[in-house]
Amino acid sequence: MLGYNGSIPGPTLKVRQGSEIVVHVTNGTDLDTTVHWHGLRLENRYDGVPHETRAPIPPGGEFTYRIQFPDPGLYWYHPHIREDVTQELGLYGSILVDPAEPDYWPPAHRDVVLTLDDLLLEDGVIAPFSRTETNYAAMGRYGNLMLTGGETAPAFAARAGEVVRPWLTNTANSRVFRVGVPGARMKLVGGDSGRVEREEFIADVVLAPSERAVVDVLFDRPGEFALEHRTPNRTYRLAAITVTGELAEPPLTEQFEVLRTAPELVAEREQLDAWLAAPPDEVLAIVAEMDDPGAAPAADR
Ligand SMILES: [Cu+2]
Repeated sequence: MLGYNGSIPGPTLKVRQGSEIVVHVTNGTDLDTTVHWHGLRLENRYDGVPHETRAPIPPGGEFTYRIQFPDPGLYWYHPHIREDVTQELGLYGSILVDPAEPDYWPPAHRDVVLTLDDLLLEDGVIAPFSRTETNYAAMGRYGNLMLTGGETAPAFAARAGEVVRPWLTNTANSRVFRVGVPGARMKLVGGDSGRVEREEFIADVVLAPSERAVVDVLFDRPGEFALEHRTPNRTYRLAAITVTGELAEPPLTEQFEVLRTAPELVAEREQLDAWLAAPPDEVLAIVAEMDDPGAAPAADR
């Protein structure tokens, strides 16, 4: 496995909106790397896109990133070269940007920052990678072992009436996660770009690779619960939650019932309404073609 500062996930960066940090990176792996700061608005040369804006960091090399946080919410960092190997092996971490506005988020008792990942094991060991190229679809492969916050079977305790806020990032290379907590109530409050325009009660939330979701989970009674990932074929237990009879203070149950609207997002979307209603100035057709490497040469068909 690989880890930023030796841990999987890497350290959670908790920063204030409007702040700036400097990150010194030394590449201790045997592959070229960069660090991409997923979702953040920052200077192009620090975005970690290899060859486009910056040369890769070679094994043993160093680079210093200067990162700004103009927007609140949940973001993450990972390599942007051979993610199929190095991100799969553990190079990822969460970034939590605290809002400047005090009531940006609804009240919750507790934050839990969790990466959702999977790892492919064959005969009890990590399945081999190609040294020279990405040999699975897109950015990697499906795994058969779930890693929640880097752990195979994490367990949490909560109190009755507690509103727990998981900050979820799908750091898997290919897997789409559908996440829920049967028996508890869930409210979607945030996503890729800070809070959502309209909060909603949900039974579960779907996260494609790289997507984030911020959900408030209300445990209104004591008992054993599980954070689950459901696929059409099976259900994976991602974490166990034991809710004790002790009451959470202060009570937040009433506020949990409120579905809030984000005025800045309503205003932003309303700016687009005129464009969406307008007839197109021009209609373009795009034709995409791709060689099929598996197809026989034309003469043999
Ligand atoms: Cu990314």
